[in-house]
Amino acid sequence: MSSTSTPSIREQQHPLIHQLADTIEAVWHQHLDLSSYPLPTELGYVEGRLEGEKLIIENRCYQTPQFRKMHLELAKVGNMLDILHCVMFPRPNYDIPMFGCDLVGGRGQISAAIADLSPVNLERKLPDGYHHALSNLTKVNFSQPRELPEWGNIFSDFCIFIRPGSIEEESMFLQRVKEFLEIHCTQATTSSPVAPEKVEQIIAGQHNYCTKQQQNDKTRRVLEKAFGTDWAENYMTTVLFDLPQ
Ligand code: BLA
Repeated sequence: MSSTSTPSIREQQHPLIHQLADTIEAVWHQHLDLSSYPLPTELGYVEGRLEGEKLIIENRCYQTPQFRKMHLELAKVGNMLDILHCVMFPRPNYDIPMFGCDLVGGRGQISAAIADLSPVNLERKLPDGYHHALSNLTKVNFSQPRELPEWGNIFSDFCIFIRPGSIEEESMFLQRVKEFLEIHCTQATTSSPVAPEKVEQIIAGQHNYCTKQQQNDKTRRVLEKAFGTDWAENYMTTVLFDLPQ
């Protein structure tokens, strides 16, 4: 299994992306019993071209007893665009939220930093343990909050979507995502599977989450311009936001 010491494009990315990638993998290794998750080999490491610049995508994927797929993706377009994308897809027999995180930056500045634990049950409500733990975190304020797009109604009240205004805010974001992940791993590994009749509802909720994320035109446009329409559609629906079977 690849470890955090394997050479990675994170070495060449914005420091916040590098630090967050290391943090995500450290929390995963510390709290979870990871096995590898097979991605189609041709999609583990991908190179394309976008507006004359080289686009590189690097994927790492794991699974655990509670998570069907845990995906960390790092992408780099020349020196113009740095991306971190991370989603943890629970197995549908657990009523636990989807962890999602996206960092997008270029030329030394992160323009979008988003992280959430998004509920996918029928009531769109976080389990009590999650709600309690998240409510108990110290309140943080960011100077440049950003407005969610229309499809963003999948996110919880705890969602953070900002443009970090300083190094201090970058650290605050990093710390908050670490806290989200620690809460998530602790809650997930102590939660029990749901009754079989609830599984269909959870699948429907995950389905809705993925369908909404697939509507993110900003992600789609980057992928289309570098790899073409069909490749982008295939990548968004089979690697970034595939639906549980
Ligand atoms: C925004 N995502 C963006 C933007 C780009 C990408 C270029 C615009 C940045 C900005 O407005 O400042 C591009 N993101 C990518 C690409 C990949 C990627 C190419 O992950 C993958 C290779 N997106 C996610 C996840 C979430 C998410 C998991 O992948 C949230 C949990 C959210 N990204 C997200 C949101 C926006 C965004 C909400 C803002 C969209 C908007 O303003 O319309």
